Formats: sequence, structure tokens, C-alpha cells
Amino acid sequence: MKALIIIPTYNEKENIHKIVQAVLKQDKSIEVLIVDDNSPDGTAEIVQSMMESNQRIHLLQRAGKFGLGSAYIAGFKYAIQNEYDYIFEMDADFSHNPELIPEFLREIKHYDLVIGSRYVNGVNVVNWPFRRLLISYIASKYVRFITGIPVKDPTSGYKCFRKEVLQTINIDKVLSDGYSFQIEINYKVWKKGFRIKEIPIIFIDRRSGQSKMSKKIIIEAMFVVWQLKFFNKLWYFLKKK
Ligand SMILES: Nc1nc2c(ncn2[C@@H]2O[C@H](COP(=O)(O)OP(=O)(O)O)[C@@H](O)[C@H]2O)c(=O)[nH]1
Ligand SMILES: [Mg+2]
Repeated sequence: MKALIIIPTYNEKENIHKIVQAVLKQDKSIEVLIVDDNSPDGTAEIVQSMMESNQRIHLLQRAGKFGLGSAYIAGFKYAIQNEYDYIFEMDADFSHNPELIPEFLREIKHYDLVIGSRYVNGVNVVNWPFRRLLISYIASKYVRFITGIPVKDPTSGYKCFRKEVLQTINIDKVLSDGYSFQIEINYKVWKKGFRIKEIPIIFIDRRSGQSKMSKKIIIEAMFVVWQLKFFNKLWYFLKKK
């Protein structure tokens, strides 16, 4: 059994060393892949120096900031090529508690996708502005209502896939980025009939600065669910033109 934790990074020099250590100590079978988008703060250099003494750390360096969704796609391809059985998505900023990795690994033996969910037992988000929480919570209800997907936290970025799932859903045809990226992937996994399990997590946002959340991302997500439901083939066709 081989597991790969994919951590996309953009300017994470304060977190990267600690998060990699915290992840690796969870289980001997775990390796980490950092997908760094040429962070100006030198995140990739820190990873490189850690790699000198640890073969369980890997790095994909991309030339520029191409976005979170495409960083995950690149990571998924790496994972498939290198034959990892279980593939995780995780943020670098400790919003996703690494100590839950063993629980994900237990659950993935019985499911195809395990999602760390903020909304499975009430609302478990710490340090988020109320407005942002409200938007995220309403968005999750909206996604569920429109698409029918039985997932309470469809935009969560803490999750674990079985390799077969990523081989089946045609990751080259995932079109959206940001929050919609998570929605689109979950929808495709569900439509293929894979077994999805949500486990409760507590999401802690300890950063005060800017987040990716913007009007554009929210509006994109509002449209994406309709596209997924009714116009997926047409959407793909238009976007590739
Ligand atoms: N490779 C890559 N990573 C990114 C990009 N944007 C954000 N990230 C990383 O994705 C994760 C989540 O981003 P964050 O800004 O914390 O999003 P938020 O928690 O939703 O506000 C963090 O590990 C970031 O470093 C990007 O364009 N490229
Ligand atoms: Mg964050």
C-alpha cells in the first residue's frame, strides 16, 4: 500500500517544513508531493533541501501560478504514473489536520472517495469570517439541491481517492478551478457510481490575510452545477475551442 499526499503551494514558506513533517510522521507508507507554482517566497527551495535527506518527499515545480485545480490535476497524473494506491488532496496551511490521515486510510479501504467534511456533524469551522462561512454553507446546500449529489461538504479540499477513481473519471476533462473544481470532481466520481464517504473534520483557518474566495469564484460555482447537470459535453466542446 502506497499513499501520496498532494499539497499545492503558493507562498507557504512559513508552513511547508512543518506540514511535511507532520504528514510524514502519520504513517510509514505515506509520501508527499508538493506542487509549487513558482512561489516568489522560496517555498520550493525549502522543499528541495528537505528532499536531500528524505526520499519520501517529491516536488513538482511549475513555471507560474496556474491555479489550484490544475495543480491537483498535475499531482493526480504524477500519482497515477508512479502507482500510488491512495491519493490525498490537502492544503499547506494546517487548515486540514494531518492527524486525521490514519482515519482517512482506514475508511478508504471500504470506499472509493473519502471527504473530510465540515458540515457532517453541525458546522465545524474555526476562524472564518461569518460571511464566508455562510456563503460556503449555503453553497453546499445549493450544490446538493441542484445536482442531487449526496455530499454535505462538496467544496472541501481535504480528501482521499482510490487510484482507480482518478483513472476512471478522465481528469483531463475537468474544466473548473477553485471551489468549482472540488464540486466537479465529486460530481463525476458520484456519477460513475463510486462509493463516497464523508468523515467529520474541524477546519481551522488561522490566517488573517487574503483568501481565494471572491465574487468570481462564487459566481463560477453557481453556474458550474448547472453545466454539470445539463451541458457537460457542450461545455467541454466550447472550452476546448
Ligand atoms: N500550486 C498552487 N497552489 C495554490 C494556488 N493557490 C493556492 N494554492 C495553495 O492551495 C492551498 C489552499 O489555498 P488557500 O489560499 O489557503 O485557500 P483557502 O483556504 O480556500 O483560502 C494552499 O496550500 C495554497 O498554498 C495556486 O495557484 N497554485
Ligand atoms: Mg487556507
